[in-house]
Amino acid sequence: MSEDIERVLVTGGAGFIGSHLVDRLLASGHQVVVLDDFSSGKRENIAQHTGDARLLVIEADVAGDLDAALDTAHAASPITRVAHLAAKVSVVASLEDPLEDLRVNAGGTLRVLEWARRHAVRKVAFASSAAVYGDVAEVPTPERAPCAPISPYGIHKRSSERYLALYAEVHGLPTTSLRFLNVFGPRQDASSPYSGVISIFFERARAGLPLTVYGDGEQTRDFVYVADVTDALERALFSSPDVVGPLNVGTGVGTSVNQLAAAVLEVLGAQLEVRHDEARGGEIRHSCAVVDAAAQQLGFHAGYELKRGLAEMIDV
Ligand code: UD2
Repeated sequence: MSEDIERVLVTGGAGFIGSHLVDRLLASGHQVVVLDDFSSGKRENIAQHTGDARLLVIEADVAGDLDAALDTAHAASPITRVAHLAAKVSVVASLEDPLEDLRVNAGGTLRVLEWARRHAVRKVAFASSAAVYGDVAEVPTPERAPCAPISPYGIHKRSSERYLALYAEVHGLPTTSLRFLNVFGPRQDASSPYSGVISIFFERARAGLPLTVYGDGEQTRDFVYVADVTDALERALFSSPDVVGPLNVGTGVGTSVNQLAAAVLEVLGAQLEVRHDEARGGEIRHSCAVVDAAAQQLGFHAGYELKRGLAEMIDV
């Protein structure tokens, strides 16, 4: 990609996806400002860049008072683009504490947009989620499908998308929302029962433990590798102002949890039991994206099919 060297703010830059984006932007030659409160982000995710003068790390809550720290950074060298990834990432936590999800996920987005508007940022790219769709009838799902989120998390991702569109329309601030499907890759947290299924399967298989499939395992997901997601984010950051989205970021391929379990064992060369447990309540049966819009508007195509992504995870 040919793009000028710029200074990019990555909120949530120490998180799973954010830290991969930081790697990518630095590799492309850009300067990067990470804003992270390290509540779920980890210092070790960006420790490989310690000593790189092109990286500035600001420890702050995205829903707190950002202005002073960002203004100082901006005065030293202008921040021209923003990838807004900082968020509470748990759907389950959002059901338990919807006000906190509102504060961080909707409130944080608004604070970032306000700052970006005042500083004439050239593009804000936002990490939304397929959670905005809820239980849709149409699978694979195009962006024009009705949004009926079934969690506060999904509601606040949806309202954030609307705020981005509003700021583009009313304030002329260029924005792009991306709707991520099920993202997987190195650095994904495997520590909670609600962590991404691939991170859990990987950790268990590596420890020689049986895999647990919830329900009949015929539920499907669109698993997209984190390197593809950061590719889409970089394209969105440098896309033209008329690319507002929301745009699905997935592979367009549905994989069942049974197929996934077999693929993880095959890639790791492990022979372990696959157990079935009770199905999770309130779960979507099938999830898969129509990916044509991101292809047309960003030139984005997921390059990693599932087993290639899994194979890359082994070396990390
Ligand atoms: C994803 C997102 C979530 C939200 C939601 C919206 C992730 C990690 N989560 O939840 O944030 O956006 O989509 O719809 O991307 N499973 C097993 N065994 C396990 C763990 C999971 O069988 O040990 C199953 C689980 O029941 C589900 C599938 O694997 O059918 C995927 O689970 P997940 O938690 O990775 O992601 P999902 O789609 O429920």
